[in-house]
Amino acid sequence: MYRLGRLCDTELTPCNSGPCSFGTCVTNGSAWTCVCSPGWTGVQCKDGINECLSNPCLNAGVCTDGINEYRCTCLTGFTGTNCEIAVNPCTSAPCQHNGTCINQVSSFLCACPAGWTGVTCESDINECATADACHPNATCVNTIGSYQCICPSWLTGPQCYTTIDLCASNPCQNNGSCIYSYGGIVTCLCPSGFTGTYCQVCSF
Ligand SMILES: [Ca+2]
Repeated sequence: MYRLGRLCDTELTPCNSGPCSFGTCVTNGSAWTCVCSPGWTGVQCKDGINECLSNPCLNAGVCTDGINEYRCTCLTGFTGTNCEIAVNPCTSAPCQHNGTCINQVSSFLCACPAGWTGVTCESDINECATADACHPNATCVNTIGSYQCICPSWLTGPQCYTTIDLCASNPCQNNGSCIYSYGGIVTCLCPSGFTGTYCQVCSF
């Protein structure tokens, strides 16, 4: 056994030359071996391990090698250490007015309820711009998120497409027959001796 130093107090070992760059030197008789620190390899632990070699980044994420680590740069729509988590774009509830969000992986679609349109269902539809939203004799009033049809007296129904049968109230007088009504106008078939829209005029 050789010793070094002025007082010969340092043992001479094969490790004295410091052969291990990033590791611990271990003597083995007259030889040495290096036990490398994490992230390093090679006989003298000089070589950094490329942690990207195992392709740890999923979903086309880009790997950047570090010392005993790696970093994944994920494509839009993915997150997590290894880009393994698909971001659900619907999590942020982007659809307004009770629209239904449909996950398109890196984007979303909104299925809008009646009365709304736009990418996020943000816009009111002007239903009155559609020709048949209300009966042509009705008045269409656009409202935010809906619309209203204001019917004339002889029409009914939500869009005023139902004709009220004015004959039902027996408007023809003096035994006249109500044969037809449309547009608020009643047509009476009058017995002889009577005339007028409602057979109300005596012609004798
Ligand atoms: Ca509207």
